[in-house]
Amino acid sequence: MSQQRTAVVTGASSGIGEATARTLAAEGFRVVLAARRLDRLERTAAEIGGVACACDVTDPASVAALAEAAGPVVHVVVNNAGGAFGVDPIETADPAQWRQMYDVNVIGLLQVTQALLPALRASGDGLVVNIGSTAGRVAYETGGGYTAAKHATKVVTETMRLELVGEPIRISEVAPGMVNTPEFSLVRHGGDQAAADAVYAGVPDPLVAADVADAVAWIATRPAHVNIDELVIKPRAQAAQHKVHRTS
Ligand code: 8X3
Repeated sequence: MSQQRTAVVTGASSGIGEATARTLAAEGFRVVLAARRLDRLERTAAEIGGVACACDVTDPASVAALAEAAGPVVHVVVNNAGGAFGVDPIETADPAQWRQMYDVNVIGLLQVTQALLPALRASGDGLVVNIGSTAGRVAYETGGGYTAAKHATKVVTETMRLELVGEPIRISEVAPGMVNTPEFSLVRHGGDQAAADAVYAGVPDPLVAADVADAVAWIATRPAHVNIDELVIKPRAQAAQHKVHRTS
């Protein structure tokens, strides 16, 4: 029997990360779930037979501990930890929130990838999937800090692919549009539930976390010579960032 493949998923305590951990486990991976909230990770890990690892991707020591927990051979790394903080226009945006967004969406991805590259190489068939966003494709009002960070995610993904060509490591980006997860919009709006809910109001069937997880799992189950560079995924009701069908 061939050896079980290992996948590391960051931001796995909820939303797209948790769904991805579940889907990859269902595909037969040994999944290492990383996030700051260990209690939530442990619950999911117990359900899917995975490993929970408390990890703040912005903290190098914490990322080193994740690499240790993952072990010497890792086949898939899903850099999902990220988020949007604040909805202020450029004129009044808080630089601290912009730094926080760059830190988690870009530096975190860098540090996790750096720490796990030796193990990805050792697998002989490694894959990095960076979770970007349609916010990494266009600009929109009051999203400047987040769109800047997600454009960076896209470009860093492309740079990784250039620098690692010739190695047994594939590099992909999955860029979702509207995904209705319990936390993303709420965090972005500073805990204002009404404002968070308004984003999806009247939109028939926004994506759910499992839809994105499905895309990641599809990429992770292609043959080793097939690199899916990028996959943009939106609900049918979203033709473009600003063109969203609403029934009310
Ligand atoms: C989230 C998608 O539309 O809020 O990454 O920018 S959007």
